[in-house]
Amino acid sequence: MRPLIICSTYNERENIESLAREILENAPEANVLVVDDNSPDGTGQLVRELMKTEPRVHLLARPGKLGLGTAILDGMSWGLERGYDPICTMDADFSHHPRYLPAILAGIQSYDVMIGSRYVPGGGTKNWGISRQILSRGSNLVSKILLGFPNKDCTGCYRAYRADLLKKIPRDSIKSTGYSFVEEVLELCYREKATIGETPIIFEDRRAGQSKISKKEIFRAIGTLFRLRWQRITGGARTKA
Ligand SMILES: Nc1nc2c(ncn2[C@@H]2O[C@H](COP(=O)(O)OP(=O)(O)OP(=O)(O)O)[C@@H](O)[C@H]2O)c(=O)[nH]1
Ligand SMILES: [Mg+2]
Repeated sequence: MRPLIICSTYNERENIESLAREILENAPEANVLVVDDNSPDGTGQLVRELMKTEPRVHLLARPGKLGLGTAILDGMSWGLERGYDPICTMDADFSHHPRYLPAILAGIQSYDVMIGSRYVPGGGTKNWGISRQILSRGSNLVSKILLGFPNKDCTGCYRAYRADLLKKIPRDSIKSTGYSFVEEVLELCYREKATIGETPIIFEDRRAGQSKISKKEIFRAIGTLFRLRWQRITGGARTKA
């Protein structure tokens, strides 16, 4: 195994250094790729400093805020070109704690996709208000009804993917640039008949900094689910029009 852990960042200066260190403590065999969108708070510069003393940390610097989905896609291509396997993704705000990486990396030996899951026994969320719980459970339910995914957590980004699966799926057909990328990539894996495993995580509120998710993104994500369902029915749109 030569795991790559992709952390997409936009203004995560307060989190990124301690996060990278904790990732490497929990998964010493891994490398970390930070995909930063020219964060105004200097996240990228801080990563450059860290790289001087930690060769397992890398930076993919993009010119501006281009969205979480395209950040992950660019990170995946970066990792595949360099022979990393598996490719993992996680948020860079400690909502996805590195303590779960050993279980995720162990699981990917048996599955094509391994998900850090809030909705299997032992998993959960901490300090979430009722509206956030309803929103998250609701979008998972809609994913299940429309797309029939076999796993319980379809909307979280804490995942590992086998490199050969990522090479096989048509990543350039993905239209979501933002958060709904998470469901769209899962749909491509599902269509490829990938096996999907889950291991419990407790999702905690971000440790520092501000959320970047907007209401628009949430509605866009629900729209994406309907688009994917439509593509299933019509059997099409595997490649960009
Ligand atoms: N490179 C890049 N990263 C992004 C972008 N938008 C969000 N991110 C990162 O994606 C991860 C998830 O974003 P968050 O703002 O934490 O969204 P969230 O987890 O749904 O919301 P909170 O629970 O409030 O934190 C974080 O590590 C962000 O820094 C983007 O446009 N580009
Ligand atoms: Mg977050």
